[in-house]
Amino acid sequence: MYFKNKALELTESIRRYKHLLIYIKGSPDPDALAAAFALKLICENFDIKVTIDSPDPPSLPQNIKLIKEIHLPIRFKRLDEDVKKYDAYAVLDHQSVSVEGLTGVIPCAVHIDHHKKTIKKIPVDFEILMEDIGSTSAIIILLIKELGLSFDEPEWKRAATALYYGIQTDTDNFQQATSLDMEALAIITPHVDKNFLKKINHIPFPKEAMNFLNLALQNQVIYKEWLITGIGFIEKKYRDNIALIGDFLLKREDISSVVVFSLVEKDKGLTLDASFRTRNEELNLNRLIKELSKNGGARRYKGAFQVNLDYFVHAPDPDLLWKTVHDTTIEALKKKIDDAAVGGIGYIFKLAKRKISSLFR
Ligand SMILES: [Mn+2]
Repeated sequence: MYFKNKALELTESIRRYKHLLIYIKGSPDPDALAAAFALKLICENFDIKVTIDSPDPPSLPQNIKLIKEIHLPIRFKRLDEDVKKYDAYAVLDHQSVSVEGLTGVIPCAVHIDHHKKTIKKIPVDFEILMEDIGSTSAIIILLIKELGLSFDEPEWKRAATALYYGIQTDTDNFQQATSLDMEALAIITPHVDKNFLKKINHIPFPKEAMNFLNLALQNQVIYKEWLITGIGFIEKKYRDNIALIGDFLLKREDISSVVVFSLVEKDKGLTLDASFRTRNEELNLNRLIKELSKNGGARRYKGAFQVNLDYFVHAPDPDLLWKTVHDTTIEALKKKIDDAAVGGIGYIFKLAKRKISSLFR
């Protein structure tokens, strides 16, 4: 019933507009890309024009392959100067709809996400914010089912393939898929391009990632079941490797959480990027990250934050800058880990959980 009602609400909301901009915030990962493409197909069914923009280019080889071979219609560019040519914008697969240059200029029509909810201040026409589902792609599929739309088979095949891969990557190869993700998969599986999925799932670990992994192992600090490691300066196009290394390091058996961080260089800018991975179900990772940086957040088992350091781009001694960033990050993390352990961050979460479970005893 929830998705039936939401599907009707979605059509009402989007039909108020003629041209919608879907803006991909953060790294264009398969879940965000697939969800954007599927929403475009939905809109086009109602004769609504859609443009999809991502300010960041894809970084992992499999994501580049996905975009290229499925012909995903995404423009990798900064925001147009004249955004008023769009009637409204949409944000998918991101906690916040706030976009400089869009928010307050044109209305936000759609917000669909599966990360932890944040306190929102920006009005949105239509939103689905679910924390108990593994991917935004699955939410879109369940909406499409309720809408009863029938797309052309070649287009639907492209969308289904991208959505499948979106669910796969966001649920760690379906290991963290919920029953709703499974329900969505069952809908699209008959339509996916199996050959393409076979190819994309056999792309080896990129060679740059091997170098970064080597650095990560050399620089690792183990602290109370946490593995923290900084890999120094990296070019923006290799940024997604930070998360990839995090996934890999979490396989170690004596640790439960991993943080990989790096100084990411782009054009004339500099950002501290940190990626979090955990197996600890009781850890409130979202809160831990939010206390470190406003510009970050988490869903179950995964999270990230960024800190803008553009001001330091001309630092005369890059090594010294890295050392300062490195030592500060390690100290800040240790402090938050201590807080979580002695009843700070993680504690309230644990207590609430205990209360809930005691009701059933
Ligand atoms: Mn996602």
